[in-house]
Amino acid sequence: MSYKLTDYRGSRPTWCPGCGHFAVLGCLQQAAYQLGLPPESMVVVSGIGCSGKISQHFNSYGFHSLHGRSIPVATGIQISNPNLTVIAAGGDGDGYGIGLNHFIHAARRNVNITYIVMDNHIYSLTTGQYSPTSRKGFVSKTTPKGSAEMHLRPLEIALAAGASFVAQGFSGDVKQLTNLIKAAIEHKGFSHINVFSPCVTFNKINTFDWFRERIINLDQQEDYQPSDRLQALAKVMEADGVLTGIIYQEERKLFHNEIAGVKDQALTETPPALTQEQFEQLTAQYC
Ligand SMILES: Cc1ncc(C[n+]2csc(CCOP(=O)(O)OP(=O)(O)O)c2C)c(N)n1
Ligand code: SF4
Repeated sequence: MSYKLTDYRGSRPTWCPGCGHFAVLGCLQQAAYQLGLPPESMVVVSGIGCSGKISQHFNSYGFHSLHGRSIPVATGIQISNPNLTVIAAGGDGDGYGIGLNHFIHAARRNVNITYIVMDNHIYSLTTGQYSPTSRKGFVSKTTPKGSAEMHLRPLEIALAAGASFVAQGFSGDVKQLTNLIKAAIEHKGFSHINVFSPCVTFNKINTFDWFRERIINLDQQEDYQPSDRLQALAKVMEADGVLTGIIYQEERKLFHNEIAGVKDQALTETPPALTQEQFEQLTAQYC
């Protein structure tokens, strides 16, 4: 069966007109459509934030989880049924603040999910507090005199933590972003895409133009090979994190294939490891 682009359309977005998150949703829908993925074979798990609403606006199975907890929920779903295409999504506050630990552990484990972070350098749903990716000096409701902190560098963290696919996109370049999401979904392993997705209501500094003026597009550098982690790290650091394109990709054994008893099939289709009799003998022995 073939699917129409409209098959991936969920509830009508309530985002502000011009919000960068529209492009992320549109590109995810385009990517799923171009890959011909059945909506019922996909699960979008999101955290809390304006960005977190994406699981409602995309038509598939969905789980609008807790603030910062999209990755552990997505990990559980992926392990329970490795046949599903599992997307975790949220904001920079969600993923790099309260949820940062999950990001690092999913990367080193190589959980087979695509993780999309809509990075607008601010907490938007809560009306404009600084976030981990806000630049030093950023003035917000919680930093009226400017942030005193150096900003967090998600690509460097992803590379250092062992992510097997690292990319960055921009809501102002939907062609590239669609291709990145397609590549991330097709990649077997933990795929991280940081997307510059401006908040047009609460962040008047990091606007579409602000990003456009700074971005260095790796697609225009034909000699760049994304297979060398050290080179990728150097490239990201050299460019102060504003590269777009596929930054790093490697093949590595998947997390669920490393766990004893977990098969490449849904848990519901996997025969129990013990018979009822064996189970009762064991419980009698130890309980
Ligand atoms: C445990 C917990 N702490 C705090 C909050 C309040 N809260 C909701 S969304 C949010 C930040 C949203 O920012 P971000 O993740 O960057 O997403 P955006 O709204 O910018 O898309 C916070 C702090 C919450 N819902 N739950
Ligand atoms: S507040 Fe900002 S991030 Fe939230 S919907 Fe509006 S523009 Fe988008």
